[in-house]
Amino acid sequence: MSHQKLLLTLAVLLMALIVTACGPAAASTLEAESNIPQITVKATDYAFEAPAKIEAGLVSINLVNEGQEPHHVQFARLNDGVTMEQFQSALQQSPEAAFPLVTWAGGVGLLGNSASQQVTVELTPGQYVLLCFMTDHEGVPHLAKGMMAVMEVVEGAEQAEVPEIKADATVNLLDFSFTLPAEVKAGQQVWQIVNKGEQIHELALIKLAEGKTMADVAAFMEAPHGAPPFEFAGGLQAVDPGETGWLTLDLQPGNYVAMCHVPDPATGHAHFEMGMVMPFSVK
Ligand SMILES: [Cu+2]
Repeated sequence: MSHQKLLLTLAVLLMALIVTACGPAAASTLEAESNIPQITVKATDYAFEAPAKIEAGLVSINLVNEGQEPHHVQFARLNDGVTMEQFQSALQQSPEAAFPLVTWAGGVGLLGNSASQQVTVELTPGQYVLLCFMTDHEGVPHLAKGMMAVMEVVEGAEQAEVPEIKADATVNLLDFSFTLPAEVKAGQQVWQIVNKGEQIHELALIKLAEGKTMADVAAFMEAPHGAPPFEFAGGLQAVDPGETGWLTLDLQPGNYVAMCHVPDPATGHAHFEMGMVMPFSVK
């Protein structure tokens, strides 16, 4: 085979690989089945890059973490009449102080460096704030370091028909527990997540490192040092009672834990301390 012919063959092979990797098989179930608009939110240390204006309705949010630190993106809609200044000054007191000022509209849970994940939610028109509540090693929330962006959601053209989302499993968020599928198989899947509680809840996922247990996670959260005994696996950020979000997952076999970090307004205790922590395995 001539040198040129070899190069050509290699190029064709490479193209075939790229097409396979990016083809319909790799597309999310949601993308393949419907025409839901997609947006990308890029997280870096410590900023968000996101569209300034989008149309209301169902939207698939892709979070891409290009930072070194773990990040999430929480969408919060300012309640009518609430200004950004009022929200920011309430946040400076505590996240709980800001609760009554906004509607929690979901988002993509914590992801490690270079990871990405998709969540689909329905956004109503209004002013939204994108936030990262993750703290740095000194306990400073990323939102105080610049991870706060604004997005305007405007009335869109009337949708001919609301796209129907086919979910592989339903997960309920309750006060204070989860219902998870009895069996979770590895691979690409969509979870429909419904907040059936009376409080705000999230579904945060972590994947335990080989040989690590919940006790290791608890010990690490109590006094973090060394390499974490888990990796962040995303999830659905906080949603208001009655709200639904769809999470597109590509799960690897292993042991996972579902958690909710939202604080109880009355006590300040995180929901995971009140029962919202549930291990499950992926086969
Ligand atoms: Cu909760």
